[in-house]
Amino acid sequence: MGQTLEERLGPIVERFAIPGPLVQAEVCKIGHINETYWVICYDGRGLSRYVLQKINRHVFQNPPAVMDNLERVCRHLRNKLKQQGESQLDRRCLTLVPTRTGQFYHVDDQGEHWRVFVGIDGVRTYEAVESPYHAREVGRAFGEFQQLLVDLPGERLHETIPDFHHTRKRFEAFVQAVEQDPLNRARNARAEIEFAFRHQPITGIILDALSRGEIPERITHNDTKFNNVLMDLATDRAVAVVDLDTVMPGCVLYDFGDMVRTATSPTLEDEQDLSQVRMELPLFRQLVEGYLSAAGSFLTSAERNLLAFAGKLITFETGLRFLTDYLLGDNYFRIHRPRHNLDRCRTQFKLVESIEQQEEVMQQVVASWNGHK
Ligand code: GN1
Ligand code: MG
Repeated sequence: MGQTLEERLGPIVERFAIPGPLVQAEVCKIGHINETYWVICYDGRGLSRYVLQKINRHVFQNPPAVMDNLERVCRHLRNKLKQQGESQLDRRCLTLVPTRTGQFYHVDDQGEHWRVFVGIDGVRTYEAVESPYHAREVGRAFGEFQQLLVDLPGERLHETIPDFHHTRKRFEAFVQAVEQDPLNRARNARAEIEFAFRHQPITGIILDALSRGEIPERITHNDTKFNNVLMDLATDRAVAVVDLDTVMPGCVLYDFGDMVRTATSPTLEDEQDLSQVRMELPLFRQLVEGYLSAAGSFLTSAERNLLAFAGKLITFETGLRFLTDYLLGDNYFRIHRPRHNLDRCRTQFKLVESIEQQEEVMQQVVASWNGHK
């Protein structure tokens, strides 16, 4: 009873190869899935910062597979950056701290999987973009990330969450949730449910192009929210990409789509004043510029043609996932207030509408990118 956070986390941190004890711990509230803590340890000479995480077992059913991918991806990124002459390697990619027995995760007596990363100094994250420059940096960061992983050696990565962006299956899950309506919540979400049904036709477009072989499978991040980019405190440049649990075989369009979702409206994901939520073209232009400056070298024309559409699709898919979770009782995304997932859904659907109104000009922006800027 009455255990402090430090007392609770200390024995876990001790399992990792950190020379000294945990001194201070703080809950990190960013992210809807894993439990994350910022911890400060005495490392024998001074204080060092680390990030301690407990993997959400309900969401990631095979944590060792997640860790296997993570370790391979981090090692490859580090090697590539080193080859490119990067001087600040420890800032540009995540570094896992091994346990005292040489593994990259620790399983506690409850069967929970824990891992520790070295803290990266002088960075911060944002929950919403504050300038076109931010949008450009998000695009560049994830474009470079994809580009660095193009030649990851070895076997195909594990699918840590199968069918993660299978929008058709996401839609089926939504329909089931509406039919079951276990908590009688559908009546609070009539307009959103109707909006979702009206958009069913878009759910298969990328899936069909993938299955016809028109779009290649690549290694992708799959969770390219702006808040998954660490930004330099001094220069505001993107430093590193985090949240690598869903890095797996996928489609670059989904990555770009989630960047459109999180970096082209200057609002929070759960903004309740919907009049503020809109896709802003200057942000989109910069996002495209940043992304294609890195990914333009390897994307096929079929992929490019669907970039603008992907923004609509992934914003819709994410709204649909929030709505499904709301209907089923908020078991997946962590919520901080009642109806939080419904609010999040409304914000996404408002953004979908705004994208729809500007889809043609977005398409032109992508088509006119010439790589000379
Ligand atoms: C989750 O873990 P976090 O909060 O960065 C989710 C993403 C959603 C996002 C919506 C594994 O990301 O797919 O797009 O919330 N991650 C998982 O904010 O489901
Ligand atoms: Mg995250």
